Amino acid sequence: MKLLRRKEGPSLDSRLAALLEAASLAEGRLPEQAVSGARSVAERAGARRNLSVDHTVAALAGATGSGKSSLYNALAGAELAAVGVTRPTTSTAQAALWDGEGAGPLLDWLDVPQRHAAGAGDLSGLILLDLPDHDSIRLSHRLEVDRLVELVDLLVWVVDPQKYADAALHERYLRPLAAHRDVTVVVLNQVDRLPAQAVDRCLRDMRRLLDDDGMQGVPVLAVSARTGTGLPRLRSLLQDRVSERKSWSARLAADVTTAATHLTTAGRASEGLPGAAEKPGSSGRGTEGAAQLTGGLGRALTGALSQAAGVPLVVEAVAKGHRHRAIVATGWPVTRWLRRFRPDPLRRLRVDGMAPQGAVAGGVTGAAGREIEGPGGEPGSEIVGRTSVPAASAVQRAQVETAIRDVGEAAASGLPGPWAAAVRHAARSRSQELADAVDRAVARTSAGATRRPRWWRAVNALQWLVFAAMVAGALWLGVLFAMDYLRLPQPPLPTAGVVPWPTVLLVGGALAGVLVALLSRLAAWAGGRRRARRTSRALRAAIGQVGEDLVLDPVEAELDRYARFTDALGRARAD
Ligand SMILES: Nc1nc2c(ncn2[C@@H]2O[C@H](COP(=O)(O)OP(=O)(O)OP(=O)(O)O)[C@@H](O)[C@H]2O)c(=O)[nH]1
Ligand SMILES: [Mg+2]
Repeated sequence: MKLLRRKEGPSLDSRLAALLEAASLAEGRLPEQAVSGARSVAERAGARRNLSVDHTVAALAGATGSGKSSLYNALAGAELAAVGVTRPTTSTAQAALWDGEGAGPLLDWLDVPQRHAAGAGDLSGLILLDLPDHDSIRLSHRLEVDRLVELVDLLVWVVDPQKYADAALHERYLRPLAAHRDVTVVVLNQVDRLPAQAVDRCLRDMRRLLDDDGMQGVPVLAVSARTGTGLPRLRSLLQDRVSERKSWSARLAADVTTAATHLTTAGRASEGLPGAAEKPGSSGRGTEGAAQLTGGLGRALTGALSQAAGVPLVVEAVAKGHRHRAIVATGWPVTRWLRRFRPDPLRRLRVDGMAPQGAVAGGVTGAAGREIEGPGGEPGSEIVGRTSVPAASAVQRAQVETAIRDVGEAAASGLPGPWAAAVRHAARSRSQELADAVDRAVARTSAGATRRPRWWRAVNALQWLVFAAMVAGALWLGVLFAMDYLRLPQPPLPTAGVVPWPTVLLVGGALAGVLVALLSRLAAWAGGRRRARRTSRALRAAIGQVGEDLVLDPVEAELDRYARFTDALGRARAD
């Protein structure tokens, strides 16, 4: 048995599991109706398989007066159902049971309380339902038919020579149930009312209509409930189906196919995107799109975010701030204090991790174009602090939005409508968080930019040494000057070559101090540039990561969801 199943394709179980998986993945993306339809198929399957699979439930369905009750009686061999002249006659379904032992729970599930024993014998295991008319003027009849048509294992459509082409039957039932070919039988009743050649014509016509409905290969039997013509064939057909015990699973398999088709068409339907309908079941975006996401578009996004976050400003401030602090630390002591009156350009932007009270984050805003408040929102937000980089301009915000939209569009290209919309939405889904995240990335990344190189300290010590020599020289000369003024004898004056030492100390100290300051300035200028370059790289990497976390990753997740959806649908449809 198992071997046979494997040959037939994936088991019902795995197809049902795949259908449920596809339904969960489609949740919130596709119309609720298609999703819940798939779920109810799975529920129904779970219920049916736990009930008697030794019984086959066949329903006689059709228009009023087609002879369902007459046929039901004829097959049961007893007048179980009322056959009337006033239309419609049957108002609730009733069941005839051949060897009905153990079928109680199944009939309870079907909610058919009226049951008759039809005996045993050739049709053992059959539960035959006589349904009300599907095209009834009474709503309750139609509801009862629709309810049971969804549940039974085998559908026997009873038509008569007058009404076999009725649109109600073909459009409302046969066409939508085309996947249920294997569990459908059509009976042309009342053939005793037709001349022999008309029967053939009728059958041919019916067959053609069924082909148009997508019901190729469905058995069409000509019978007469009144005279018994064709009944043995119908009986033996039912007997075969009952003894195979496969109708219940074939019906559920057809339900899975239909639900999967609904999910597929629901996935393609709305929005009417050009191309959406041209690629049924395609796994969507090719690798080209993926490369675009991680390549050009990702870079464009990082660029737009960087501009909006004021990266060029920060980078410039890093260079200038570095030079500023270098001069304060290594400049000529005589003039360096003047520097202290100028603000540190980097500190002014508050990118050094020292957020001032009430600082408001600038940077990009979300899709709504709203500025995001500074510290205080989430716990821990004060740890890194916010920058005082000026808020993004409208143009910069628009550029960020464009970059996000481009990412969404590129990722969505080639996807069917609703899924393309979901991908575009995913690209925007976290854009409200961008401003905050980018600002933090800037604050975090720039925090190291105020580190003081070790050589500053050495140069500072040297500066003070040289300054001390200059002061010593000045004092010495001052003393000499005072002694000369007071006409005191001059002490011996040591000289370096011809120049006296106090002069060497004063002039040499001043010159050396200025020279060291100039050389340090040169080094600080180069160092500032280097630091700016490093910061720029680090900022881009950090902001790129933010773009990846808040834009690209959600998009990838949605694409992955779509890929898993099509894969699950493929597995659900495989019949
Ligand atoms: N000539 C002829 N008349 C039939 C045949 N089958 C049923 N009839 C008649 O058609 C009429 C309707 O039969 P029913 O069996 O009540 O039809 P139904 O499909 O159950 O109708 P509803 O219960 O109203 O849906 C009755 O008068 C039957 O006697 C048949 O094979 N030949
Ligand atoms: Mg009836």
